[in-house]
Amino acid sequence: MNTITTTYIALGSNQGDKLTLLKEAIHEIYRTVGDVTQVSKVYKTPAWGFEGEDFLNAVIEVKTRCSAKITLEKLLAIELQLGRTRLNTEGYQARTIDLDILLYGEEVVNTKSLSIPHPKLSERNFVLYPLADLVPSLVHPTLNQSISNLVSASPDDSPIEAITEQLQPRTAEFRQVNYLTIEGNIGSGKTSLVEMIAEDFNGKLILERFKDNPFLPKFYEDQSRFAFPLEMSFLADRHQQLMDDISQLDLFSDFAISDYNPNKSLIFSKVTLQEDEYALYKKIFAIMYSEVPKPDVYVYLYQNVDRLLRNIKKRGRDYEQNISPEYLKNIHDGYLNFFNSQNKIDVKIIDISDLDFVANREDYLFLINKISEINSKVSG
Ligand code: PH2
Ligand code: MG
Ligand code: MG
Repeated sequence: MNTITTTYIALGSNQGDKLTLLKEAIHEIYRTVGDVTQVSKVYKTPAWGFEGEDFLNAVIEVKTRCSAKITLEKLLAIELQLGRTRLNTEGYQARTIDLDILLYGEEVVNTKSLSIPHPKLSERNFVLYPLADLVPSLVHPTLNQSISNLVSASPDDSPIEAITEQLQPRTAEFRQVNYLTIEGNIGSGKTSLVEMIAEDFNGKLILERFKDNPFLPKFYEDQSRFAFPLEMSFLADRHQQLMDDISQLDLFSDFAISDYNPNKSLIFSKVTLQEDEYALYKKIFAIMYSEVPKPDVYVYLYQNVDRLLRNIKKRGRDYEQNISPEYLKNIHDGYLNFFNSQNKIDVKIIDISDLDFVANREDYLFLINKISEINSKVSG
């Protein structure tokens, strides 16, 4: 999963309904690049370097998981979408919208298609003033001067004035509950999703910790002989982990989010154990987990078997590489049977077969919106 970088993007328009174009650009950046956490005032500025209508200029702060290169690609796509045309002539032209990366974290990039920090940043009032609205004391990564110093030292003597109309920040919304669990089959992406949500909305993470289970290799050699001790040892490990993690939380005030629920032990053992063994296992499970808090919202991510296999291959954990499609299908059916047999648990199944929430922010926003709509359990 990519980490979040703070980037500053300059917006400019000198053609068409300029203010509306700035607003639309912000909305598209929010949808495809990241949260727009700060917006500057809007400035009216004369066209700099060419003859043309006055510009409206602004700068926004964006928190993105896209790389600098992908961010640039997304900005170019938005420019096109908002009616920007580029002529094959030299010099500047009037434009409906221009979106330039000024800064991308501390990164310094100098390729043919991309220069960061923006090479003309310190020469132009129409970027310096709005940038100083947001981060006056931020230090420019290569000039080693604060933005407010750069404003004072600006060589640009063109006039610049703020207009009264304002832009609005735009950030993802998520309805937090005390305890959210997101489950899914092996390779469904549940852990990535849980990590992204925890990072964006300040949740306390409860992740399943893997540790070498000494029975696992034996189990693969002699399934009927070693299934029971294998499942017992998973049961003991998960119980210990969950007790540790949960005891550190205040489930009445914290927002906690986990990528597993202890029921997982029951679901897997129903697939691997003999009937009489499973009956015994269930009894022990019921005793151990009677006191464990239940999630208020419980989500199951459905992903088709082909994609699961591809994801498993991609993440390349040795011991997972021989997992068969049949096994994944059995586990999925196991989850569904379990959910159907329990009237106390209200699970929301979300089909993510056509989504890629790691690569596409739109898919991620769709998902957190879906999860936010789920009613919390009133009791149980
Ligand atoms: N952008 C340019 C060239 N000139 N002048 C103003 N006032 N505002 C701009 O955003 C601008 C410009 C090249 O991108
Ligand atoms: Mg520009
Ligand atoms: Mg540009």
